[in-house]
Amino acid sequence: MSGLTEDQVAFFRENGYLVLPDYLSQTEITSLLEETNTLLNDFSLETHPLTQFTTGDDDSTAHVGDDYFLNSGDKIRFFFEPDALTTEPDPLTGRAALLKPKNLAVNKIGHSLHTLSPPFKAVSLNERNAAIARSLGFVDPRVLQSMLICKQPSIGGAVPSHQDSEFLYTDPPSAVGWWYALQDAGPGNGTLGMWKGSHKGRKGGHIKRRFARKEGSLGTEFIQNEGPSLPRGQEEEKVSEPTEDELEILHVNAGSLVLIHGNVVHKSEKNTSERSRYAYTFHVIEGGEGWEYDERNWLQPPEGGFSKLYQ
Ligand SMILES: O=C(O)CCC(=O)C(=O)O
Repeated sequence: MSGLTEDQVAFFRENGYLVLPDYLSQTEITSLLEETNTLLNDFSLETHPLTQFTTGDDDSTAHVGDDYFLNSGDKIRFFFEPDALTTEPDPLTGRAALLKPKNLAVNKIGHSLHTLSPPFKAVSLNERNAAIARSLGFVDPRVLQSMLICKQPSIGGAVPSHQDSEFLYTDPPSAVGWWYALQDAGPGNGTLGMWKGSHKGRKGGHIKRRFARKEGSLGTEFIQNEGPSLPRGQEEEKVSEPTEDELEILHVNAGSLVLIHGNVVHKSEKNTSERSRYAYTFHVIEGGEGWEYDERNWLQPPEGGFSKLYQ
Protein backbone atom coordinates (compact mmCIF):
# COMPACT_ATOMS: atom_id res chain seq x y z
CA MET A 1 0.00 0.00 0.00
CA SER A 2 1.37 3.35 -1.03
CA GLY A 3 0.00 5.79 1.57
CA LEU A 4 0.21 9.53 0.88
CA THR A 5 2.41 11.22 -1.69
CA GLU A 6 5.06 13.69 -0.55
CA ASP A 7 2.89 16.56 -1.84
CA GLN A 8 -0.09 15.31 0.13
CA VAL A 9 1.96 15.06 3.33
CA ALA A 10 3.33 18.57 2.69
CA PHE A 11 -0.23 19.93 2.20
CA PHE A 12 -1.35 18.30 5.47
CA ARG A 13 1.64 19.69 7.38
CA GLU A 14 1.09 23.19 5.96
CA ASN A 15 -2.69 23.41 6.29
CA GLY A 16 -3.64 20.95 9.03
CA TYR A 17 -6.01 18.94 6.85
CA LEU A 18 -6.07 17.05 3.55
CA VAL A 19 -8.97 16.06 1.29
CA LEU A 20 -8.70 12.76 -0.61
CA PRO A 21 -11.62 12.69 -3.10
CA ASP A 22 -13.19 9.33 -4.06
CA TYR A 23 -11.36 7.48 -1.29
CA LEU A 24 -14.27 5.07 -0.74
CA SER A 25 -15.68 2.97 -3.57
CA GLN A 26 -19.37 3.17 -4.46
CA THR A 27 -19.76 -0.36 -3.01
CA GLU A 28 -18.25 0.76 0.30
CA ILE A 29 -20.46 3.87 0.44
CA THR A 30 -23.58 1.79 -0.23
CA SER A 31 -22.68 -0.76 2.42
CA LEU A 32 -21.98 1.96 5.03
CA LEU A 33 -25.24 3.77 4.24
CA GLU A 34 -27.20 0.50 4.51
CA GLU A 35 -25.57 -0.22 7.86
CA THR A 36 -26.33 3.34 9.01
CA ASN A 37 -30.00 2.96 8.14
CA THR A 38 -30.19 -0.44 9.88
CA LEU A 39 -28.62 1.02 13.04
CA LEU A 40 -30.92 4.06 13.00
CA ASN A 41 -34.08 2.00 12.46
CA ASP A 42 -33.32 -0.93 14.76
CA PHE A 43 -32.15 0.52 18.06
CA SER A 44 -34.51 0.28 20.99
CA LEU A 45 -35.98 3.36 22.64
CA GLU A 46 -37.23 1.38 25.61
CA THR A 47 -33.94 1.29 27.48
CA HIS A 48 -32.59 4.54 26.03
CA PRO A 49 -32.10 7.45 28.47
CA LEU A 50 -32.92 9.92 25.64
CA THR A 51 -29.52 11.54 25.92
CA GLN A 52 -28.89 14.56 23.74
CA PHE A 53 -25.54 15.37 22.26
CA THR A 54 -23.86 18.76 21.90
CA THR A 55 -20.18 19.69 22.05
CA GLY A 56 -20.71 23.19 23.45
CA ASP A 57 -18.94 24.15 26.68
CA ASP A 58 -21.75 25.85 28.59
CA ASP A 59 -23.43 24.38 31.67
CA SER A 60 -26.56 23.41 29.77
CA THR A 61 -24.55 20.59 28.18
CA ALA A 62 -23.84 18.85 31.50
CA HIS A 63 -25.92 15.87 30.30
CA VAL A 64 -23.04 14.92 27.98
CA GLY A 65 -21.24 13.64 31.05
CA ASP A 66 -23.84 11.12 32.01
CA ASP A 67 -23.19 7.44 32.31
CA TYR A 68 -24.64 6.58 28.90
CA PHE A 69 -22.04 8.83 27.25
CA LEU A 70 -19.06 8.04 29.50
CA ASN A 71 -19.45 4.30 29.05
CA SER A 72 -20.01 4.35 25.30
CA GLY A 73 -16.32 3.93 24.36
CA ASP A 74 -16.67 0.20 23.60
CA LYS A 75 -20.32 0.23 22.52
CA ILE A 76 -22.65 1.45 19.79
CA ARG A 77 -24.86 4.10 21.37
CA PHE A 78 -27.24 6.75 20.04
CA PHE A 79 -27.24 10.45 20.94
CA PHE A 80 -30.13 12.71 20.02
CA GLU A 81 -30.32 16.16 18.49
CA PRO A 82 -31.45 18.62 21.16
CA ASP A 83 -33.98 20.02 18.63
CA ALA A 84 -35.53 16.56 18.21
CA LEU A 85 -36.59 16.29 21.87
CA THR A 86 -39.14 18.12 23.98
CA THR A 87 -37.55 20.46 26.52
CA GLU A 88 -40.06 19.51 29.23
CA PRO A 89 -40.34 15.86 30.37
CA ASP A 90 -43.48 13.95 29.44
CA PRO A 91 -45.73 13.93 32.58
CA LEU A 92 -46.49 10.21 32.14
CA THR A 93 -42.96 8.86 31.54
CA GLY A 94 -40.89 11.58 33.23
CA ARG A 95 -38.61 11.55 30.16
CA ALA A 96 -38.21 13.87 27.22
CA ALA A 97 -40.26 12.84 24.20
CA LEU A 98 -39.16 12.64 20.57
CA LEU A 99 -40.51 15.25 18.18
CA LYS A 100 -39.34 13.26 15.12
CA PRO A 101 -39.18 9.59 14.10
CA LYS A 102 -36.13 8.15 15.90
CA ASN A 103 -34.11 7.60 12.68
CA LEU A 104 -34.40 11.36 11.95
CA ALA A 105 -33.71 12.41 15.54
CA VAL A 106 -30.21 11.00 16.09
CA ASN A 107 -27.29 13.45 16.09
CA LYS A 108 -24.58 10.83 16.31
CA ILE A 109 -23.83 7.17 16.91
CA GLY A 110 -20.68 6.24 18.84
CA HIS A 111 -18.11 5.29 19.87
CA SER A 112 -16.97 1.83 18.75
CA LEU A 113 -18.33 1.25 15.27
CA HIS A 114 -14.75 0.45 14.24
CA THR A 115 -14.80 -2.73 16.36
CA LEU A 116 -18.48 -3.71 16.53
CA SER A 117 -19.95 -2.98 13.09
CA PRO A 118 -18.41 -5.16 10.33
CA PRO A 119 -18.87 -2.63 7.47
CA PHE A 120 -17.41 0.24 9.54
CA LYS A 121 -14.61 -1.99 10.86
CA ALA A 122 -13.69 -2.90 7.27
CA VAL A 123 -13.18 0.75 6.23
CA SER A 124 -11.33 1.62 9.47
CA LEU A 125 -8.85 -1.09 10.48
CA ASN A 126 -7.22 -1.84 7.15
CA GLU A 127 -3.85 -1.72 5.43
CA ARG A 128 -4.77 1.32 3.34
CA ASN A 129 -5.33 3.45 6.44
CA ALA A 130 -2.21 1.96 8.04
CA ALA A 131 -0.23 3.16 5.00
CA ILE A 132 -1.61 6.70 5.50
CA ALA A 133 -0.62 6.54 9.18
CA ARG A 134 2.90 5.47 8.13
CA SER A 135 3.10 8.46 5.77
CA LEU A 136 2.18 10.75 8.66
CA GLY A 137 4.95 9.27 10.81
CA PHE A 138 2.93 7.24 13.31
CA VAL A 139 4.96 4.65 15.26
CA ASP A 140 2.07 2.63 16.77
CA PRO A 141 -1.22 4.19 15.62
CA ARG A 142 -4.30 3.24 17.65
CA VAL A 143 -7.89 3.82 16.59
CA LEU A 144 -9.55 4.91 19.80
CA GLN A 145 -13.06 6.04 18.84
CA SER A 146 -15.45 6.22 15.93
CA MET A 147 -18.65 8.14 15.26
CA LEU A 148 -21.36 8.43 12.69
CA ILE A 149 -22.41 12.06 12.55
CA CYS A 150 -25.90 12.31 11.06
CA LYS A 151 -26.59 16.05 10.55
CA GLN A 152 -30.28 15.45 10.03
CA PRO A 153 -32.21 17.62 7.54
CA SER A 154 -33.08 21.07 8.98
CA ILE A 155 -32.14 20.23 12.61
CA GLY A 156 -28.59 18.76 12.38
CA GLY A 157 -26.77 20.82 15.00
CA ALA A 158 -23.63 22.93 14.54
CA VAL A 159 -20.33 21.63 15.93
CA PRO A 160 -18.54 24.61 17.53
CA SER A 161 -14.89 25.40 16.77
CA HIS A 162 -12.58 22.93 18.44
CA GLN A 163 -9.32 20.97 18.15
CA ASP A 164 -9.60 17.18 18.33
CA SER A 165 -6.63 16.86 20.71
CA GLU A 166 -8.65 18.79 23.30
CA PHE A 167 -10.89 15.72 23.49
CA LEU A 168 -8.33 12.95 22.86
CA TYR A 169 -5.24 14.23 24.62
CA THR A 170 -1.91 12.45 24.60
CA ASP A 171 1.33 13.84 26.05
CA PRO A 172 2.54 15.14 23.62
CA PRO A 173 -0.52 15.66 21.35
CA SER A 174 -0.82 13.19 18.46
CA ALA A 175 -4.48 12.83 17.37
CA VAL A 176 -5.45 12.75 13.70
CA GLY A 177 -9.06 12.40 12.52
CA TRP A 178 -10.15 10.33 9.53
CA TRP A 179 -13.47 11.88 8.38
CA TYR A 180 -15.41 10.26 5.52
CA ALA A 181 -18.31 11.96 3.74
CA LEU A 182 -20.98 9.28 3.25
CA GLN A 183 -23.17 11.85 1.48
CA ASP A 184 -22.23 15.01 -0.41
CA ALA A 185 -21.23 17.78 2.03
CA GLY A 186 -21.13 21.43 1.05
CA PRO A 187 -22.12 24.90 2.20
CA GLY A 188 -25.73 24.81 3.42
CA ASN A 189 -25.74 21.26 4.74
CA GLY A 190 -23.25 21.54 7.57
CA THR A 191 -19.99 20.71 5.85
CA LEU A 192 -16.63 21.11 7.60
CA GLY A 193 -15.01 24.53 8.01
CA MET A 194 -11.23 24.41 8.54
CA TRP A 195 -9.01 27.26 9.69
CA LYS A 196 -6.09 26.66 7.37
CA GLY A 197 -2.78 26.36 9.19
CA SER A 198 -4.36 26.92 12.62
CA HIS A 199 -2.63 23.79 13.95
CA LYS A 200 0.68 25.68 13.98
CA GLY A 201 1.95 27.14 17.23
CA ARG A 202 2.55 30.53 15.65
CA LYS A 203 -1.07 30.61 14.53
CA GLY A 204 -2.32 29.81 18.03
CA GLY A 205 -2.67 26.06 17.47
CA HIS A 206 -1.64 25.11 21.02
CA ILE A 207 -3.94 22.81 22.99
CA LYS A 208 -4.91 25.20 25.77
CA ARG A 209 -7.86 23.36 27.29
CA ARG A 210 -8.92 19.75 27.59
CA PHE A 211 -12.23 17.93 27.87
CA ALA A 212 -11.79 15.77 30.97
CA ARG A 213 -13.69 13.56 33.40
CA LYS A 214 -14.57 15.44 36.58
CA GLU A 215 -12.44 14.32 39.49
CA GLY A 216 -14.40 12.35 42.06
CA SER A 217 -17.79 12.68 40.36
CA LEU A 218 -19.63 11.70 37.23
CA GLY A 219 -19.52 14.17 34.37
CA THR A 220 -17.06 16.10 32.27
CA GLU A 221 -15.56 19.56 32.21
CA PHE A 222 -13.05 21.65 30.28
CA ILE A 223 -9.80 22.08 32.21
CA GLN A 224 -6.65 24.03 31.42
CA ASN A 225 -4.01 21.98 29.65
CA GLU A 226 -0.81 21.95 31.64
CA GLY A 227 1.00 19.43 29.44
CA PRO A 228 2.66 19.85 26.03
CA SER A 229 0.44 21.75 23.61
CA LEU A 230 1.95 20.83 20.23
CA PRO A 231 2.88 17.49 18.65
CA ARG A 232 6.48 16.29 18.72
CA GLY A 233 8.44 18.05 15.98
CA GLN A 234 6.18 21.10 15.94
CA GLU A 235 7.48 22.66 19.18
CA GLU A 236 9.88 24.98 17.40
CA GLU A 237 6.88 26.90 16.07
CA LYS A 238 6.08 28.38 19.49
CA VAL A 239 6.93 31.94 18.40
CA SER A 240 4.00 34.28 18.21
CA GLU A 241 3.42 36.20 14.98
CA PRO A 242 0.38 38.11 13.78
CA THR A 243 -1.46 35.91 11.27
CA GLU A 244 -4.61 36.13 9.21
CA ASP A 245 -7.48 33.76 9.82
CA GLU A 246 -8.35 31.74 6.78
CA LEU A 247 -11.54 29.74 7.06
CA GLU A 248 -11.92 27.20 4.26
CA ILE A 249 -15.43 25.81 3.86
CA LEU A 250 -15.00 22.35 2.35
CA HIS A 251 -17.15 21.12 -0.50
CA VAL A 252 -16.67 17.36 -0.66
CA ASN A 253 -18.46 14.56 -2.45
CA ALA A 254 -19.66 11.31 -0.89
CA GLY A 255 -16.69 8.96 -0.58
CA SER A 256 -14.12 11.67 0.14
CA LEU A 257 -11.76 11.26 3.08
CA VAL A 258 -10.66 14.34 5.02
CA LEU A 259 -7.63 13.92 7.30
CA ILE A 260 -7.78 16.35 10.23
CA HIS A 261 -4.73 17.32 12.31
CA GLY A 262 -5.52 17.12 16.06
CA ASN A 263 -4.44 20.75 16.60
CA VAL A 264 -6.27 22.34 13.65
CA VAL A 265 -9.27 24.49 14.59
CA HIS A 266 -12.39 23.36 12.74
CA LYS A 267 -16.16 23.43 13.00
CA SER A 268 -19.36 22.67 11.14
CA GLU A 269 -22.56 24.71 10.80
CA LYS A 270 -26.13 23.65 11.43
CA ASN A 271 -27.66 21.70 8.56
CA THR A 272 -30.43 24.00 7.39
CA SER A 273 -31.02 22.10 4.13
CA GLU A 274 -33.60 19.45 3.32
CA ARG A 275 -31.00 16.71 2.88
CA SER A 276 -29.04 14.82 5.50
CA ARG A 277 -25.26 14.93 5.69
CA TYR A 278 -24.02 11.60 7.04
CA ALA A 279 -20.32 11.38 7.84
CA TYR A 280 -18.23 8.66 9.47
CA THR A 281 -15.16 9.58 11.47
CA PHE A 282 -12.59 7.78 13.59
CA HIS A 283 -9.59 9.11 15.42
CA VAL A 284 -6.06 7.81 15.68
CA ILE A 285 -3.54 8.55 18.44
CA GLU A 286 0.06 7.56 18.91
CA GLY A 287 0.34 4.50 21.13
CA GLY A 288 4.12 4.25 20.89
CA GLU A 289 6.58 4.60 23.74
CA GLY A 290 7.03 8.25 24.72
CA TRP A 291 3.37 9.20 24.27
CA GLU A 292 1.13 9.00 27.33
CA TYR A 293 -2.65 8.61 27.04
CA ASP A 294 -4.21 10.85 29.66
CA GLU A 295 -6.16 9.20 32.45
CA ARG A 296 -8.56 12.13 32.72
CA ASN A 297 -9.68 11.96 29.07
CA TRP A 298 -13.41 11.29 28.88
CA LEU A 299 -12.67 8.16 26.83
CA GLN A 300 -10.65 5.47 28.60
CA PRO A 301 -9.11 2.41 26.91
CA PRO A 302 -11.09 -0.84 26.89
CA GLU A 303 -9.54 -4.03 28.27
CA GLY A 304 -6.76 -4.96 25.85
CA GLY A 305 -6.18 -1.33 24.82
CA PHE A 306 -7.22 0.69 21.78
CA SER A 307 -7.31 -0.98 18.34
CA LYS A 308 -3.95 -1.27 16.60
CA LEU A 309 -3.79 0.03 13.04
CA TYR A 310 -0.50 -1.74 12.30
CA GLN A 311 -1.03 -5.51 12.43
O1 LIG B 1 -18.89 16.17 11.08
C1 LIG B 1 -18.96 17.24 11.68
O2 LIG B 1 -19.90 17.99 11.52
C2 LIG B 1 -17.89 17.66 12.66
C3 LIG B 1 -16.81 16.66 12.79
C4 LIG B 1 -15.69 17.11 13.65
O3 LIG B 1 -15.54 18.26 13.96
C5 LIG B 1 -14.74 16.12 14.13
O4 LIG B 1 -14.88 14.92 13.83
O5 LIG B 1 -13.81 16.51 14.85
